[in-house]
Amino acid sequence: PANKKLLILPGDGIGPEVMREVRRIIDWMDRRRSVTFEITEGLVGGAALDATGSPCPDQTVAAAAAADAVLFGSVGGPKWDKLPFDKRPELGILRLRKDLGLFANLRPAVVLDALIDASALRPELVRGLDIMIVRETTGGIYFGEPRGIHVNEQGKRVGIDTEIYSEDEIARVARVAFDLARKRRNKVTSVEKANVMQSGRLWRAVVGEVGAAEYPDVELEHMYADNCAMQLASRPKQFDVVLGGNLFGDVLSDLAAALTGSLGMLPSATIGALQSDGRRNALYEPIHGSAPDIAGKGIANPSAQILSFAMLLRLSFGMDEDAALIEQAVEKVLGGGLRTADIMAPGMARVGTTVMGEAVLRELEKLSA
Ligand code: NAD
Ligand code: IPM
Ligand code: K
Ligand code: MN
Repeated sequence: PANKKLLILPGDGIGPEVMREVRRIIDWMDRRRSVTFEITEGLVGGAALDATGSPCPDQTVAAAAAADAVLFGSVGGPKWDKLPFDKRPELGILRLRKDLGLFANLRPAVVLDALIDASALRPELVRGLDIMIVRETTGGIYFGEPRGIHVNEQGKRVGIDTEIYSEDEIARVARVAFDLARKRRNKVTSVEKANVMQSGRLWRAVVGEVGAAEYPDVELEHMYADNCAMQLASRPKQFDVVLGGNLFGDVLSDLAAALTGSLGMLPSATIGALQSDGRRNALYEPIHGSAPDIAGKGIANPSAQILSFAMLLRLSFGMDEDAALIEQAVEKVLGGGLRTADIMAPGMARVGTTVMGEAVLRELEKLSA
């Protein structure tokens, strides 16, 4: 089979630490399989800024566009926090989303039985929880103009961001959510604040129109984003697919992550439109950031990065079986009692990033023996 072109962008903080554990898995797959990966590693975030002066060099964007899939780590950190806006490491991920047209961010929040005690909620509220958050990622208040900090007539500083959504932007991400719902439990909860925001009013209207015209078989519910936060924290199992704009989707997915036990467990995929040649730009990354508070200590949980790779294999390379094996291996390790600090529980064995990664690889070897 043809080589799969994979661009790896480890980024900053714990990014390179957890990415190392994925490389271990890739090397093993390379050794034992006919499929080989053609891997390029690139610079993004603070690492790119230090090396090239830009948090997202043109070369990285070009390599991402040329790749079949991008595996992204995390960007940012205190070292770069004081820099002006256009130099911030976070621009690395924002520009990749924008330039590659990655408008739909898929963030599953799944509670594994082995981790039920790591959840912030009582076991009966989260057992079996399986939510998919679909977050719009190339529009909304993250990119709307005007934006900036200005000085007004009274000489006072004014910070401005603008929430803008066009109906086409809303409709295309809504279709991603409806399509996913059809393969799951057939329900979409669309969130906005249509009670106070014009963009929210349009969001509600367009999602309703797309649903009625193209997905009459899928149950559609509209919910204010603040209420959704409350409902997620108290009765999360009512949700199947949750659809939201860039900012609400960001906040609600971190909340959903807390229900599953740790940010360190959750992968994501960010996808673009299906192109005429059947290809689709896609980037996979853990939903967590560079975790400066634990970076360099060797204690980060590599699971989210490893599971992001599994998602990549399934969605971009059609390697469902390999993806499932990796997911099973992670579950086995957790079931066997190994825990990184973020998901530690009484009676379990506390391990670091490397031991966790090696254990996943050993399970993988056993499962595929
Ligand atoms: P964060 O996700 O980096 O960390 C939040 C908390 O979760 C921290 O206590 C951290 O130690 C913990 N945590 C996160 N991942 C973990 C893992 N794999 N294992 C164990 N614990 C883990 O969020 P933050 O602290 O708000 O942001 C830190 C930096 O990361 C900022 O510069 C932010 O802009 C950036 N960030 C980047 C991305 C991205 O690259 N897509 C996402 C979120 C935040
Ligand atoms: C995420 C992060 C990013 C976002 C930042 C780092 C730009 O929080 O991927 O969730 O807000 O989208
Ligand atoms: K990340
Ligand atoms: Mn976020």
